[in-house]
Amino acid sequence: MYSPELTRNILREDHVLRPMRLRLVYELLQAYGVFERPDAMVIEPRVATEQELMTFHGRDYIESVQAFSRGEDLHRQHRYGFSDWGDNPISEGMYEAAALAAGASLVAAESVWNGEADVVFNAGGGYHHAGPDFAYGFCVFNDAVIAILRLLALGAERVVYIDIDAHHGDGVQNAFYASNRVLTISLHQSGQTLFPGTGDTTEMGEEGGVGYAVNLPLAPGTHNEAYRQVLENAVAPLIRKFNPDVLVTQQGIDTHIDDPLTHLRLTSTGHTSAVATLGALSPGKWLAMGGGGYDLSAVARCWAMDYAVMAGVELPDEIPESYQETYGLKQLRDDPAADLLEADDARVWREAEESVKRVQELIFPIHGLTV
Ligand code: OKP
Ligand code: ZN
Repeated sequence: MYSPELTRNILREDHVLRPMRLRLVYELLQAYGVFERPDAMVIEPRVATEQELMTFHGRDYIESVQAFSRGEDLHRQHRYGFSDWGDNPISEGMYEAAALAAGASLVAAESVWNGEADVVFNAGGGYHHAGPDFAYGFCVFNDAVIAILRLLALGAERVVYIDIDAHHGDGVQNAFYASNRVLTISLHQSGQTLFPGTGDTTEMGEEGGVGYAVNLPLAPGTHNEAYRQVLENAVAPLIRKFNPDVLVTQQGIDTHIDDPLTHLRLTSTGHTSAVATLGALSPGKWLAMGGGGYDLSAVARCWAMDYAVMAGVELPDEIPESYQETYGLKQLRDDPAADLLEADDARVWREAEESVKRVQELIFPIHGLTV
């Protein structure tokens, strides 16, 4: 999914979440020539309608975001999670920009469901914290929830949502907490050490959805190898057993070692192999979304590599000259030496193994899985 419109700010222009990063990803892929392939296409997003936003959000919230977006009624902003000083500062045009991100995920979901594409990547989506009536954690409209609701409405019986952003995917988890049709899985830096504070292994769903919310909190410093083992030992068996009709991924790249907001230590190798592992579990319908990611070099390079994984192409490590000249990035992959940093941190292994063990004990039996 891409259009230059997607790079317009949702939040105030000085915000750390910079939609302009999407242009960096797009132009890097363009420089590599990937969109010229016969099996590739660039799909234009459209703005989600109020009706579509209302599948998850309240009318009053939507109308308030419209007003704030025009600079009106600002005295009411605090009750909806907006403020000048906090995580969600209003910007002019916020409504259209956020509704476009949601529309992009809707178009992506439709393209995947109707078989127009095996996989669609909306890097400008994955706003996993937004609630029905409030903005939260840089997120205004929860495009992930809205897209999953569309997939269900189109006939999907089972959807898996796997969130590898460094922050817990609370908004999506909560939306489907009582459902056994949407299996939500989140790997994240533990709530004891990072926003939003939730995502303990004991959060596992309610009512008919018990066992269909899965959380794998990780210690600060978590590196490629521990991350890989969590995916392999806890996530992959669950997805295989659940047998989803469609795979939905949130691929926040704030897990990267250079990210300024978090303390995980993945490199491009760790992130892309995680995405490859998930992609291998796709039933042939895969809706991929972006998410957090606050180091622009890591965002541009890792999401370009994610696209390459999805498209099944190999990109040479040397970044095309035109792009090097414009953006100063020379190599696609991180220096392999970075992969080894603090790879022996005992706490990292202890907490990763603990999360896996608890999911195997608490969740696996509900799905008839044994270790
Ligand atoms: C969004 B995403 C304390 C600071 C919290 C919010 C971080 C939102 C991350 N108020 N900052 O999941 O990358
Ligand atoms: Zn995040």
